[in-house]
Amino acid sequence: RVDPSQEGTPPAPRDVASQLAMEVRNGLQSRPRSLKPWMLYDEAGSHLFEQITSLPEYYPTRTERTLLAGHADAILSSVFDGPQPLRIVELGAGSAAKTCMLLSAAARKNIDVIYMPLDVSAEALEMACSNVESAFPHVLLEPLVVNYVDTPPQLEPFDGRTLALYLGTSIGNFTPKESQPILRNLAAQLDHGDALLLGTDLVKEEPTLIAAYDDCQGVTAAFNLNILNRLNRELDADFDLMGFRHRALWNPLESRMEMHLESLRRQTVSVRQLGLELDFLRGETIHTENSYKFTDQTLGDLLSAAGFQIETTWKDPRRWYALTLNRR
Ligand code: AVI
Repeated sequence: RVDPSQEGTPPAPRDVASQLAMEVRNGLQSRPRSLKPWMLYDEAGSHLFEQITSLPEYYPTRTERTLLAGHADAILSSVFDGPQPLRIVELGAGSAAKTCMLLSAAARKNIDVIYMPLDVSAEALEMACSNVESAFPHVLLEPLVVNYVDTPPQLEPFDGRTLALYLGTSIGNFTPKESQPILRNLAAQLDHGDALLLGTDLVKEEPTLIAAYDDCQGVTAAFNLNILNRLNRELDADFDLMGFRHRALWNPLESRMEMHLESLRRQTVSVRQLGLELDFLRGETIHTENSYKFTDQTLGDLLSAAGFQIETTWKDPRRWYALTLNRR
């Protein structure tokens, strides 16, 4: 059931367009050149990302799903203390595929759940709601279209426990500095007894990381290059996708995977809508994404700086991925 009182309006297409224009103007004229990772997710990009999540080399989604399946009961038991319903708030809910494991566990325990998926994409939220609605007709849905980075969500006071979910190692796409306001806002919205379940990817051997971000079928390469298609379409640019190649690098100093697009030759690209003529040298790169990988220490530091304490950590046997239950 979708609560008809739900608020939140999709960002006006004009806002997305002007944000894109501003970021492209700044990012492509600075050195090193860069674009923001959110630009990777147009319709084609979101579809390619879905494909990435089931690639043999891309272990995070699969590993997190196994952890959730194995520990959903323990996670719920440590938050729910009844008799009031449990409110589950999910940042960047996407299709809510992994959340369904927690909802199944809640159904087994007869816990009444209010599920609030938050996402910038209205289409993703519709998909999340219809997936949840068909499998769990008793769950009350309160979807919210919001950019939780620019507009920190304000949760209504609630008589019961709240479990916030931030899964899929999405926090890793922000620098530690960028992620602080997101986590701090969550901490400020949660009461004692509430919790944040955070999914984070951990530092591991470089070849495993490189393979995950440079798969042999070339899906991640297509995902990265698609950002240029988006600029061609939305800003009337003339990037030649054959003139650039995908690069995935491990940056040990920053503890992050980086995606770049490298110019294969000297070339000039026009971004007509912005009146830009960009000269690329051969080998020059555009930095498109960071994906931070954590250690116990850096994860603990990130959370404590935002006002959280880790209560429980669940890791897979290879220690490649962590789910942490955090309290303020
Ligand atoms: C969405 N995000 C957590 C993914 C990641 O692993 O950083 C995005 C991604 N980029 C390349 N492959 C997957």
